[in-house]
Amino acid sequence: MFNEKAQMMKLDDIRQVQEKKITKMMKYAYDNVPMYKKRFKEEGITPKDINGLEDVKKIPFTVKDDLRDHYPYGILAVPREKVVRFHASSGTTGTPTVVSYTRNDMETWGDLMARTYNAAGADAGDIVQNAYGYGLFTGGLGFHQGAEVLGCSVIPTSTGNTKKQIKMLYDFQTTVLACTPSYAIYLSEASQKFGYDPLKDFNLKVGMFGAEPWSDEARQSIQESMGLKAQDVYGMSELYGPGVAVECPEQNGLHIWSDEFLVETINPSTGEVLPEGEKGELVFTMLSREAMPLLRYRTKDIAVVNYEECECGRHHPRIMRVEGRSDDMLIVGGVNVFPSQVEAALLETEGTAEHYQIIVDRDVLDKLYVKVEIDKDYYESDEFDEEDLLRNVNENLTAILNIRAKVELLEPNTLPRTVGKAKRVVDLREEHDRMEEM
Ligand code: DLL
Repeated sequence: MFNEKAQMMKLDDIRQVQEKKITKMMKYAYDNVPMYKKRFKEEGITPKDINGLEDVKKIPFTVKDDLRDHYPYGILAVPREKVVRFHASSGTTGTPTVVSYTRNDMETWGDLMARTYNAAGADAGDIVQNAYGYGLFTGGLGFHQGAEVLGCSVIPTSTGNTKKQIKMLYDFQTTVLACTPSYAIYLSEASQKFGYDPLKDFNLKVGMFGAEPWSDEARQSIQESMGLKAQDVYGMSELYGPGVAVECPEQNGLHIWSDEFLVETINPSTGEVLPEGEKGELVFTMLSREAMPLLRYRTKDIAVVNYEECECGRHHPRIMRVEGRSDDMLIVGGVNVFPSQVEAALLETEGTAEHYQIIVDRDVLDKLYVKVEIDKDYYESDEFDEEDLLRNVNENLTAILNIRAKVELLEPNTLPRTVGKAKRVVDLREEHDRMEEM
């Protein structure tokens, strides 16, 4: 097992490491990041007031805008010359969020990523095809480095060129596929189109899928069509990138590498810290980031954290699947809905494919508007009955999510496919605003 000591730490040991690192980190951030010194002073505290985990809640939150305000070099705690790498996330609002890494940070991230592969079921000697985008996005280089640290043979295909991607899955007999879950679905569909049977022709063992929310139903479908174990990987550029949390083969929550990341769950509206086990926004403190310390960083991701020991023997607390971002949450007829829940309800319905879009058209939604593709095999079979399918989709959405919906069924292969993160929600309000301005 790679870095067994860290992977298998007992909860008490994790807490001890956290206590030790948090005290050190507070002083480091205070001494080296003017923004944090100012914040501490505003709150009337100094690092001496933080004497352990209990005191963490005294520290103010850090938010994405804090990073944007420090464009281009980000919140640097070291001279720029010590930075060996920058990454950035484009975001939707213009100014990119830049993150930076020292040589030590790269080492920590490499170790976290190697653990991540290993805990998911990959090992030294595996053939890793890395179809995450290489570049400013942390997915490509993060998965690349981790595979090298673990001792795998990496094929850096990056995104796109689906035909070549599939040929390499076959020619190299790739054992580990790393990409977004939506691209995995596309790859499976396209493999069949190009005449391959993934179950017979490929040699896949594990899929390292993340960077976007996906449902258990989508997991089942990928596992069945590609013949691999589809593992969920969570991370974000601000927190190094991928490698914050990963599923073990139990597939029952994503272990947060808690010797490096301290997690809290808060009420997103009030900022109040919630008791263990309650659903809320995840907030992370990085325990040893050198270039860019982040204290109590608000992710906007909504999830439940489970602190019980896992069947696999790991004690690192588990994120019980990220439902989505508070930004993406829709309120339909007063009910809170995440796109991933809509996905789950759609895939529960036999006859629909994994490709769907949610159309948003007004501030207050009284109905959900969903476009979903019909499953190709069902569409071509004698049993195909459009009215019946429509009724079933509607019934499932109402039964599972308790919302009313307007559903449009689309022929197979009509919605755009993406090589990276899928765009599930199409917001027509922005378009209307533009039209009105004209
Ligand atoms: O998506 C880093 C990453 C790359 C993670 C590859 C996993 C695999 P960002 O582009 O900064 O970084 O986006 C981070 O994506 O706050 C979540 O909202 C979402 N996200 C990431 N992983 C998951 C996941 C990378 N497994 C944002 N489930 C995060 C649900 C996820 N959402």
